[in-house]
Amino acid sequence: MKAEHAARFREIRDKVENQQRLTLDDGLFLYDPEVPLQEVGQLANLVRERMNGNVGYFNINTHLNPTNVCVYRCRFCAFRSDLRDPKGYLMSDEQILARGQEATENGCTEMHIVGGLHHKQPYEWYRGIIELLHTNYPQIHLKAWTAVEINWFEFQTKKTKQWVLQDMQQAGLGSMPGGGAEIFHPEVRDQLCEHKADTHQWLQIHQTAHEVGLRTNCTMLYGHVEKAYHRIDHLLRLRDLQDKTGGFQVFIPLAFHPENTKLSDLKKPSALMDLRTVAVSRLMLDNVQHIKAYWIMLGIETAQAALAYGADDIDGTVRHELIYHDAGATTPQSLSVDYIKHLISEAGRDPIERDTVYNHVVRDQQDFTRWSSGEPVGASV
Ligand code: V47
Repeated sequence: MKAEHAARFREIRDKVENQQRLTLDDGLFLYDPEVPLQEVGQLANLVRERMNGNVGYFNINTHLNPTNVCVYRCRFCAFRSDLRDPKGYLMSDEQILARGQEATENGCTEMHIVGGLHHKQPYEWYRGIIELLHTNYPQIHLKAWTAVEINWFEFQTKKTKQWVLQDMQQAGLGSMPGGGAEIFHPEVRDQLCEHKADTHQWLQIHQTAHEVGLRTNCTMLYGHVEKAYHRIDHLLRLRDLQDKTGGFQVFIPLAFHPENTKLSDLKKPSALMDLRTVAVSRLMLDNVQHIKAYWIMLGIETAQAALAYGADDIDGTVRHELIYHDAGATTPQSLSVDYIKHLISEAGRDPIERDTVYNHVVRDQQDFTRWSSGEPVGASV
């Protein structure tokens, strides 16, 4: 490292060691390619260890995307379909119930449900999916609908965010995933998805969700047209809301996959960029307990390495993932529990199965598919 960089890095190291908050300029410096990734990673690893100990979390989960038909045309999305495109699909109640049955038989604790905003399906159809699954499979936690979908439901019902969220809670919604955040800064957001819920709406919906007692996740889609400034700005907006509500449980940096999208001329971010983004996120988001290295999107090798760059969670065994696989992800559709545990152990962490809201999962010794939620996992924020 050049002498002036080394001095500046020492300042940041001192701040991190003394648990002081990093600034926008600190974040920009950490993204400077002249600052060695290993140094940034080591610092993030220190914070990970302080916040989460020597643990790597995972869960047993499945995805459900009830339709890919969507009124929006986000430029980064390979999953969506037009209404009349042969690629378009809409799942029936029978198909949805079959997914609940399959999830139960495989010991899944969580179903991650998101999809397109179908031109013709009313709010009641979306609500009905939650009710149907919750009534028939009450033990499965339903982590469903991004803020973009909640915003669409507001538009459909002409009701408030609070009403929609509470109505979904009554139907069986357990928490919300972090999708739809993309990049908050309007210089970028307007290029990617100018029509869908804007930054203000996204943040307001998560704030309201926290106020009605729902835990939520948060994400950032990086590696397309944005610059380091936009990424740090995004992290700071999340950090500000977290200061107010404390309702975010995990941050998931999402690497852009260009295949089959309107941005297919771009290259996907390198593993080095992925690791740096995990590390910088861990350092900037000092008030979010967990950082997830989503193996589906990072690839198994990078996700495993990310456990030494600030991440403490690797997501789940996963089934039926479409959003990344439609965009060219070459990762498998699913990992076995034994393999996920092996990946975490090999990275030097103790594998711990968690539920969606970060309680320990206690499995029946005789029948793996039977389980209950135990104590919250260790917390120090
Ligand atoms: O909002 C869409 C992103 C998100 C592409 O909360 C793409 O636990 C890369 O939010 N290349 C959906 N990214 C996925 C998501 C998520 C995933 C795993 C766990 C959780 C959680 C949330 O995926 C979208 C968008 O930001 N996305 N298309 C693409 N071509």
